[in-house]
Amino acid sequence: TLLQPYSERAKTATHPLSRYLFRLMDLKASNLCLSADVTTARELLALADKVGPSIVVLKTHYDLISGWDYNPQTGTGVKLAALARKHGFLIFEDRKFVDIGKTVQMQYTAGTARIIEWAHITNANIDAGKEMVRAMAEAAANWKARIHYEVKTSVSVGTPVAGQFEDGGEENNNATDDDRDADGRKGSIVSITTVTQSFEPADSPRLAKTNEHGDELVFPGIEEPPMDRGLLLLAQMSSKGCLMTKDYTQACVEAAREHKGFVMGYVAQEALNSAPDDNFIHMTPGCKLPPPGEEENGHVEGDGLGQQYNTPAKLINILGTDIVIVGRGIIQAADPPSEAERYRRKAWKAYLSRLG
Ligand code: UP6
Repeated sequence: TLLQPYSERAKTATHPLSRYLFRLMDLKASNLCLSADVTTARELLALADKVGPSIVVLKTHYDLISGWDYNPQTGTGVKLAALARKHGFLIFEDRKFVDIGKTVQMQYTAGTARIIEWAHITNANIDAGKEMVRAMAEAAANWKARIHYEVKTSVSVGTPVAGQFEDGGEENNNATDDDRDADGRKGSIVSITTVTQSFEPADSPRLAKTNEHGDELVFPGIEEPPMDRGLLLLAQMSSKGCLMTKDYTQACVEAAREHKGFVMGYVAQEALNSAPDDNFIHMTPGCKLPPPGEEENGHVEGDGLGQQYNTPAKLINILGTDIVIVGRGIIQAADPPSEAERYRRKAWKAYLSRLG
């Protein structure tokens, strides 16, 4: 797949979100992900709005943002999701989940941040074993079922609960699988195969077509992303002395192949597609350009805390990854949006020269 254009890979990728992402990359001529490691929610939203046109993925660490608003209707996640639709990018919460299956399911879907609600993509370190991937895939399938479907509470318990939908859905219906009938019994999801429509209220901020100033909120040229959630496996790290072995990386490759419907690809330092039908996407952090005017030789000085950097040209053209993840290289520039454009151009050029 290394020598195939993203537009071709869009047709053969298994995961709906990967197909969408490859098309978005082609449309925006961008294989750049911004790692938005700023300290406040206000800065995060401002940065996403300014840099949005240059990127295809915005990577977050919600837990390093102060003032993150957890409100599921109006909070930071919802606002980010609106910016993602406006500019055409996917949100990747770099949570690096690692725990037993049950715990990661709960961390992924519930708690304060409800990551699954606003992040199209998240990632996992599979040191705990690959069962965890199955647990997360199950949580994602249930989530999709819940927001998309028929929650037929009456099937099991008789008495309809307020807001239930039996016939394909009424507007403003916000039944959830936590709804209970008069006897306190929970409803259950009975079908995950008959997608009819999204049951998100039509006035949900996440689905608004314009903002309060009347600005268009839907990126032109491509439809909205599918309601699927995707996982990246943390197969290799950029940091000095990383303890992930070749065997661990190989286990990630096996887990990815076993869960193609949920695993989109890897966070890795090199291309890991080796079987003929592997079409996983690779996102690579530890990316920086030398300051403008300075010569490029592939490597850039680390940060003194273990982070190591390569240039987009080396990562994309030589090591064969697909999307470069850049944090401080862009954020700490005098003008982040124009620096993001510089990275976008360099990374896209590296991709074009890989195609030859
Ligand atoms: N990150 C790495 N290396 C990895 C995995 N993840 O740096 O192997 C993440 C960091 C940070 C970003 O958590 O959010 O990518 C890199 O930021 P930087 O460009 O400012 O170094």
